[in-house]
This record gives sequence, C-alpha cells and structure tokens, in this order.
Amino acid sequence: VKQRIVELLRSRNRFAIFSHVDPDGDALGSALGLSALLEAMGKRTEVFVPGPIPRIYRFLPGAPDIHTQAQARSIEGDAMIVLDATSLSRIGPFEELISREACLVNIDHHSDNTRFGDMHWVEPEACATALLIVELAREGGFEIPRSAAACLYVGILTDTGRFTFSNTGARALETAAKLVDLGADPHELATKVYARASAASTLLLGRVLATLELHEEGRIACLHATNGMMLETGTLPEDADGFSTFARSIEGVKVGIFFREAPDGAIKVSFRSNEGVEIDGVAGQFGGGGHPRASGARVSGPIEEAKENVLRAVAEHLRSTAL
Ligand SMILES: [Mn+2]
Repeated sequence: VKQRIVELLRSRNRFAIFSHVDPDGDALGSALGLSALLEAMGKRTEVFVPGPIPRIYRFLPGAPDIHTQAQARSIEGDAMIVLDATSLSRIGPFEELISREACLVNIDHHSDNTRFGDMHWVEPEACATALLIVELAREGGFEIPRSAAACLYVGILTDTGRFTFSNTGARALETAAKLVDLGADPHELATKVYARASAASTLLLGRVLATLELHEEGRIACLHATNGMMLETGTLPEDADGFSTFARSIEGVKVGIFFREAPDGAIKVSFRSNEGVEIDGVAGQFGGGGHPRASGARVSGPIEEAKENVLRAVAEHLRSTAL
C-alpha cells in the first residue's frame, strides 16, 4: 500500500490534508510536513485541522495557513489525506465536507485505527505519523525541503516524548538524524516546543503537582487540574499539555493519570503507564483509546466522580495483570 500511496502523491495535483482535533505535535508536524513536501513538488495543498492550534506549535512553517474552522463549502481535491487520526470522526467538522469523489487516504500509527478510507497505511510500530511521511518520501525519492524537515522532526520529537518513550528506537533516531541532515535544528526546535512555557502555565503546574495522590500502594499516581485553577492562574486547557508525564515519572508508579476539567465540565483523562502495563484497554472502557502506554478518554464530570470511576477501573486492571 505504501507504493500505491507514493504513486498517488506523484500523479495527483491537488491535495487536502487533515489531522485530528486537539492537535499535538505529530498531528501538526505530519500534516504541515506533508504539505511542504508536496508544495516543493509543485503540487497544491490545503491543510485542515480542527482548531485551536496550541500556541507552542504556531511557529511551524505553514501553521498560519491551516484551516481550523469548517466553512460552508465542500473540500475539493484529487485526494483527501487523513493523518494521525484513529477514525474519520477525529477530523471533526471537516468529515462532512470532504469530497466523496476524491480518493480517501488514511495514514496513521494508532493500533485502534478503524482502517477507514480507500487506502489505509496503519503501522502501530511507527513512533509517529511523521516518521511514515519521511518513509513515503524516501520510497518515492521525493526531496524533503528544510521547512518540511522541521515539521516532521517536531512530530517525532513530541510523539516520542523527546526521544524517551518506549517507542524510541533506531528507526525513530535514524529518521530524526536524516531530518537533521536536511536542516531540522534539534536545539532550536526543542527550545521552541519545550522552553517557551508561560509564567501562568508554570504556576498552573505548581498547583497541579500539589494535587498528587498515590493509590494501590503507590502503583497509581493521580494529578488533576480544575477550571478553577485555570481561571485563577489565567491559563487555558492547552497549558496543561504534558502534565501527565509527572504522574508517571515517580518511582514505583505503574500508571499515571491526569484529570483535566474542560470548559464544558467534561473531564479529559490522560493515562500513561510504565513497563509491563498496557493501559489503552482501560481508556477504551471509557470510550477513548490511543497507544498501549499513552492513551486518553473524555468522561463526564464532576471531577471527583470521574476520578473515583477511573481509579476503580485502573486498580482492577492492575490487579488483573497481577502487578
Ligand atoms: Mn501521532
């Protein structure tokens, strides 16, 4: 299928590229990277990602041109390419607008991908969708311009947790090195993504860390952020992106959970697990999903009730895996 996608990229001229709601570095990096790559081949592209685009990613080449809101028109093109999205509904309002005549291509690395589309390339072993884009370019002999290299590097950097998650291997590092050869600057990009926290978000982190609770003899760690905390610190939900890592990074913890209240009162739950525990099944019990060791779900509030229900399910899961 990789070869067929390469052929499609080579032969068609107008592409609409989509990625998922609540976009992360891989959603944006893979979409903008593919767009820059195709534009360098003389093709026309448009990128559609349901907004808002987190502040830390707005520096990415092409980010200002992303369509973040659905317009009252259908989306035309020779091919519709959906990246990093487990199902078509993840592209939000754009799902209704995509041209039904165009070839629908699904490129992703989530194991629970629904395999939608006329062509699908789903590779759960890949650390990031951005890595698959690099491999498509390699397969087709397409040149990766510097702007695309930067976007694709950020996709790999963020989906591997700065090259620390269990999906970090030779393939991820070799691909990243190739992107560095093509002009991606590791220090500059890491600084832009990780070292531009606002004072407000650092204050929020302090408040969130103070909510730490340990359960099941220290095998589960929980953190939470309420709308009240965000109001008091003047932060947005996106300012808490990545806080789940702090729950997982405690010695002895098998599962770290981060609960974040959304403006509408729903609770976004992020699950992170350590060696030997797969947590996506528990996220699935709550209608979510993701990767074996990093997944998420949205549950209804209030936050105390959400915590109780989720904790019970995670504790049961840990007992059943006899850890
Ligand atoms: Mn991804």
